[in-house]
Amino acid sequence: MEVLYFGGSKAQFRMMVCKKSFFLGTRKLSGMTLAGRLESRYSQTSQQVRTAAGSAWPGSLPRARSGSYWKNAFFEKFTPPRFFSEFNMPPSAEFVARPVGVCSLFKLPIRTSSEGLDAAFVGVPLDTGTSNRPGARFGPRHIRAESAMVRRFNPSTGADPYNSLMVADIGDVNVNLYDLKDSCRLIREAFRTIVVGGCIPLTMGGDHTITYPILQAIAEKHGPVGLVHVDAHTDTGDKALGEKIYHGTPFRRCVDEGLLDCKRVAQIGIRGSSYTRDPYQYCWDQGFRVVLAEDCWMKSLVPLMAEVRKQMGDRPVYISFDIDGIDPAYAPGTGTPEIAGLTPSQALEIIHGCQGLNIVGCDLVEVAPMYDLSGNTALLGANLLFEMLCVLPGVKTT
Ligand SMILES: [Mn+2]
Repeated sequence: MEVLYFGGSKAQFRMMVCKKSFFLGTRKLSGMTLAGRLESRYSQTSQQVRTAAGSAWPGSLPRARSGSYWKNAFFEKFTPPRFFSEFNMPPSAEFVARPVGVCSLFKLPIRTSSEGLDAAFVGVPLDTGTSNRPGARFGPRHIRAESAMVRRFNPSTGADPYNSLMVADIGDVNVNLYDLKDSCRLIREAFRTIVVGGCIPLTMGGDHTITYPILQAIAEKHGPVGLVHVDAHTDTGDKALGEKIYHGTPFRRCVDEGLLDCKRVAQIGIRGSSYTRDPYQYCWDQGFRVVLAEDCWMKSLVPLMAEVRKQMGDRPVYISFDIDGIDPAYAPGTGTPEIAGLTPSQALEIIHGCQGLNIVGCDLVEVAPMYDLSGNTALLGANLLFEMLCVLPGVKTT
């Protein structure tokens, strides 16, 4: 500073004095630093503000923005405290450019554990259980990238998730790409840790194999759960190529281990060719409700969901959403597509219809981004995860 003071021009000196009084003035005004005031205004931690800005705060931000900081500080001073939140709040694109920041789901802060969280987004980048096209290991990354378009509030349902729950992206479960059974162990152990303290996991797959070890962990805590399962396939096969674990068998394995409350299972969007005349017999025998896609065509699913809510009652429910439940015209980025599926608006009706249920976990699986260069499948997946967040217990609606 002294070097600049003596060696610099008068203009530089004036600038330094100005800068100093700028910061001193801010402190005097509020008793907090400028960054502190902004954190409060947008309910972000200082780390989050820096992450969101992608750089040190505030020196590297464009000068033109500094006026709006003062404006924000002014508005904050005269804004009633009820507008502030103590929760994690994704930054608004009004203030932080969408492509800025380390990529996380919905631009939420990234945490290394679920401690202190009501709900956590977690990725499971596994696709070694796929039977056809691989690629779902890249699902979490692409869903995160496309999720930058998803905002904070749900005007359709009135849900205000980030002012209701403490939410973060807790990264990915490490998987063993060379050993599917070991991956299942790693997933089970990771989800035990997530659910033990009461945090609700919202999982980005990964192929549908992952739901089996997730439900092992969930059922350890909650007992057998109800299941709202959206999929083109029932995923209740017994074996393929002699193997009992792959993405066609997770719900058979869950039944084997008593993880499901079978009278409270609804499978929606089921369709496609089969190897037998009665491909759904196993599901019916267990007491599952199987809703074929053709029974959903050209219909609102609001009445169906009223029945599903009745079926689920008030005991714990898990939502497992395979993106291939949606028609491949909307979601081509998946490994085992089937024609004539559900529409995105029907998907919204299904998830909205889960509001009020005792949801203890959700997943969105089978996004394989490389089969959809538009990114729309991942974008749809991101939006469906937001909708699931919006129906979790404790989310306020206005
Ligand atoms: Mn599936």
